[in-house]
Amino acid sequence: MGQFPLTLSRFIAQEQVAHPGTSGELTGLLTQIGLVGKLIAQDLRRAGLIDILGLTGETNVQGEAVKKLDEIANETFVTAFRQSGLVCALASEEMEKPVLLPENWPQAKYMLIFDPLDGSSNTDSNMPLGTIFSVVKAERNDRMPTEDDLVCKGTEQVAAGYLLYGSSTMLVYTVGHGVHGFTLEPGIGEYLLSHEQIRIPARGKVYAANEGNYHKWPEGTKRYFDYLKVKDTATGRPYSGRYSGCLVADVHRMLLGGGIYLYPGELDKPEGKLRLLYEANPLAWVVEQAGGKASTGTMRILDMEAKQIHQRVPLFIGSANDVREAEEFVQGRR
Ligand code: AFP
Repeated sequence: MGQFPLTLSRFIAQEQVAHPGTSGELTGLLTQIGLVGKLIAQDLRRAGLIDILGLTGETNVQGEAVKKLDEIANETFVTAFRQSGLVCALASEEMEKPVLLPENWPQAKYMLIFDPLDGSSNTDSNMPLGTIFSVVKAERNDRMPTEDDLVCKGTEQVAAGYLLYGSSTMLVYTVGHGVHGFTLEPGIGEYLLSHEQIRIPARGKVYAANEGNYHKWPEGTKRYFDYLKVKDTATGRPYSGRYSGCLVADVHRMLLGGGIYLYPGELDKPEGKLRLLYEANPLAWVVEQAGGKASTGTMRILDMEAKQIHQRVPLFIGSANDVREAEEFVQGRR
């Protein structure tokens, strides 16, 4: 037998020794996220058999039709974390207001912000899905956090990552010391280290975007897209287009192979579609920790001032050179 496999909990424990600032509470929290991921993955695997596909008939705070699986994934998170005693507040894409857990405070200092099921339009066609999470710390010791305390800048995150439900289930996270990926070994129900210290290539050959929106984009964004399709051997153009409709899956592809994912602002909707706190911020931190870049087109995502939980933001994320080039076009410097 080769090297003995390293489980998620063992790896986190080792990281804690290597970086003594990392708290034990955070270790428990990441392990619990892994458990929730297993429960969601199990539901997704059987989804076509147990009548949990399709819509609930409800509309969420974003005005989007809620899928049954969105609701199930959200409930799984809330139940698992309410009972865990590990966090004092939860906020998610599927809940207009955060769930505050005064019963867990002041022992639990952490707050969890998440998109329980990213790419949920993929559910009915057995395509990849994801979960995105961001962990922030309640700074005040003298009172229970409020909704406003959850609205933090990306630089304030203490842990972030995603679960990808694809041909295999993966958990990828950072606590600020690089990015590590674990693959769920279904036979033993454990996440095993499969991608240690992921580094994103400085330039890729792939772009991911919903090009159906091309005519809604500002001039600079359109010119960047046109540029990606022009042949040029030095920069490896034309790039290949790959878009799954699941941000996690598309960013994961970029993280491993390089390239750029874009959901730009539109002329009538300059704020774009994606959400800052539970989509852009966590993925931006992961990608930066792997050596990449994440931008609104005009500024670093992690420096964006957060004003509300469901705030939207344009997103250009991936290989550093690709994102830098996109910024030049968006800002009219090219
Ligand atoms: P949901 O999380 O609401 O399903 O949205 C998916 C998503 O935020 C992201 O995962 C996709 O990249 C993007 O939206 C797809 O949006 P379009 O359907 O407009 O391309």
